[in-house]
Amino acid sequence: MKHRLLLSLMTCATLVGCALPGVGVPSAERAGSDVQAQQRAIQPWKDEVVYFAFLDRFNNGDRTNDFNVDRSNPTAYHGGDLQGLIDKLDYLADLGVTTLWISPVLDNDDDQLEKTGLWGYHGYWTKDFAKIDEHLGSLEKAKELTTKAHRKGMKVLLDVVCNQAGYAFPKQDPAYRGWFHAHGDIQNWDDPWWCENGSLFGLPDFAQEKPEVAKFLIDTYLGWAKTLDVDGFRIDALKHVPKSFWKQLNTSSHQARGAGFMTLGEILHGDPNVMASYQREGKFDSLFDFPLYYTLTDVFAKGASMRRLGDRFAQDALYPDASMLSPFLDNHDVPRFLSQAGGDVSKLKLALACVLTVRGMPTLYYGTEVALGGGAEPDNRRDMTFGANEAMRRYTQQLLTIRKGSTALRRGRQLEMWQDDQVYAYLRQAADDEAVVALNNDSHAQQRSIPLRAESTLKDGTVLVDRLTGERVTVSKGAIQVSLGGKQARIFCPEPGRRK
Ligand SMILES: [Ca+2]
Ligand SMILES: [Ca+2]
Ligand SMILES: [Ca+2]
Repeated sequence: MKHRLLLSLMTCATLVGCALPGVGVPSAERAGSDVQAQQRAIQPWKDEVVYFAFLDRFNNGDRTNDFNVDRSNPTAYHGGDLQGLIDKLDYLADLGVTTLWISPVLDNDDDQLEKTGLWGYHGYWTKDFAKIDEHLGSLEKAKELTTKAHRKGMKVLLDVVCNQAGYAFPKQDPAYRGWFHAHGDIQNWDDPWWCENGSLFGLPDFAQEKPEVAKFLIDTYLGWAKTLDVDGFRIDALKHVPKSFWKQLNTSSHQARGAGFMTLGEILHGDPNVMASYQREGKFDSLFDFPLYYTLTDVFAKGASMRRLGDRFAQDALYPDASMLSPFLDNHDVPRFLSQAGGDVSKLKLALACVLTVRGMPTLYYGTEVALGGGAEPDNRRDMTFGANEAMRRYTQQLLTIRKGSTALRRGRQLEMWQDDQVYAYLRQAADDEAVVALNNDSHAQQRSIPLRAESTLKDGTVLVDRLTGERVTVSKGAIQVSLGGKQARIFCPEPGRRK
């Protein structure tokens, strides 16, 4: 109870300093129009496909910064760097991804932790918020990355870590007196107060309720956004920081960098109600779709009923805007999908077809395109192996090409067409374009007669082409006859010029 009161006082105190434009307009009306304007401004992000390049593990482009490197140790630095990513921009553009999320680039702890033997290779233990980490490269190299990515038409998201500093941060310095919570490690992970005010594994936990701390964090990252000219933030560890701070950060980001600047938050939570509260109150443009992630794993990796997909998408109405979520199959905090699927690439291919055709702005984890495996951390952060699976890379590229060529798949609303235990199908419908996706999660072939939605404008006689195989079906009596091989996806788009 004491904790709850304290938290609400903190929230009020933090909001006082958060000035909003539009003085003289009734506040509820102003807030509503602000939200709508913001939602309009970020719509183009639905065209993006995010690729998470985990810098230390992606590509080593500069051997001169390889200190403390031990590639045989999965928790040590492996030597990947900004130059390595720059060297692979053509590879990524050719693959078809459009936005890079780069793991944190600020100066991290250099030494091995005595207690655990772990290293700060991942970038989430910031030692100096004013410097680029010397393992990754220089300030000039970081600027070069965004400049060259932009030249290739790609956007860049900076990974923003506001919950904690690194173990080596000089927190004893009198300049930082009172900047960190002093409650020790999180005692109860089910208690929001503890999640926000306790430390993560002994890491110094910023007290964002102090205005000077909030100002430092916001000024720091807005400064980097300007210096590096990034297009948005990927924001770490939402549930460990009060929503009032996130609202400040996100509002300030849009004011400083424009309404089209993306704020994509990570809250590792399976409940859409909790997710929605962060999107709504924390003012995030987008969130990684963790609830859908759990469903995709259960259904495609572990063989649960496809009806679970229907149940999950039925919860979309809980969000302020589910179409701005970022669906994904895995990331650096969870086991890789392929490992969850027992190494079965046909399951990965089906799941990938789903994640790249459902609503939202999808995120791919590096290595998915070459069927990289890996269990729980740190095994899920293996070194990238370019060329390891050319068939998988071509398939990924094909899916991304199909997505790029279809307004419906990128921006259309999603309407369920069919669900049973084996097969799930949906319509993606934009103002002037439609696509039909059908997925068979069974290992045996399936046939279904799938009625079109009443909302569909596809008339009898319209020829639809499965963009994965080139096979055609014709709409007849308001339905399509769909044959699906085991673990097969079909992505039907109207044949150009043949639409009735
Ligand atoms: Ca290196
Ligand atoms: Ca360092
Ligand atoms: Ca915290």
